[in-house]
Amino acid sequence: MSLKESELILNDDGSIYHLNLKPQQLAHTVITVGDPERVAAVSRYFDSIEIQVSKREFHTHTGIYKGKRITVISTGIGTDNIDIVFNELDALVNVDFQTRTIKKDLTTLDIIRIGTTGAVQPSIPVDSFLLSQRAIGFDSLLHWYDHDLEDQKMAQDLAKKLKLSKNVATPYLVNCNKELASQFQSIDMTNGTTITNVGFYGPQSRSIRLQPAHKDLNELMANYEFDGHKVSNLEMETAGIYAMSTMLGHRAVSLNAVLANRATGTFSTSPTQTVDRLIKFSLDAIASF
Ligand code: R1P
Repeated sequence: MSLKESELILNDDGSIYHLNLKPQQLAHTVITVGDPERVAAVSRYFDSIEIQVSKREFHTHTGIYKGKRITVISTGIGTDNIDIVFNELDALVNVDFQTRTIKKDLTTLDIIRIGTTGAVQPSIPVDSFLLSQRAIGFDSLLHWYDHDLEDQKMAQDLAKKLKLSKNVATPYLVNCNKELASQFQSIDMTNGTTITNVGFYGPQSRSIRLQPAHKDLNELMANYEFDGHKVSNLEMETAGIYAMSTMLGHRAVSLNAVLANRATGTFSTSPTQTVDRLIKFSLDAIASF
């Protein structure tokens, strides 16, 4: 069945609606970053850059790093953007734009998030790296899809222990792709459980002038444990990335530069350098598999 023009929206030049990309411009290894300026911070290490495309907050460079073709794309902030980026990345490889039909042989993308985060455990140092083994989404993205993701026990238990009311969030649990994640292990990588939420201030229990509804949220999170897993950090995309990748059949891993520690109240004094170290580490890991 052919996808209607209102469902699969293509621009006049044949590129996909928001990302502005054509199928041949996307590599099968994709780095996602939140900040559009981080795209060039990644691609400056490429040996060659083949294309540079941008629209809204979605900036894309595709090039070669140590013989590997890589696309780096900015998603902007939040899982609402992840919905757009992941549906369109998938369409670029798995939909025939000429016939508007889903291809018979599906392509699996390797997707690596290079992001930033705030730790909730006092023991996780600022300027260290953290790999999200699993993510619990406090956003609602997964609930808008017909899915069969099972094993929601930790998410349900966490909601109870954090005393989250149903109208605030029904958390969902999603995992990284273990095989892909194994490529990014190093001695100084913390493996953790990430909470993804819909904002940076109230939803992460930060207060400038407004008071968050859940004042003791971070403390409850830091003390929470389920089956040996503790909550490690807070950010705004990982659960959406793992949910979309799992449902669409792509492999994803979320790597985080820890810029803040919410328990100790500290922030990195060298955030650009820390993110740059994570970029170089990730690129070399990607080039080696
Ligand atoms: C908030 O400052 C943003 O930083 C983190 C959060 O997830 C959110 O997107 O990630 P990025 O640095 O990758 O954007």
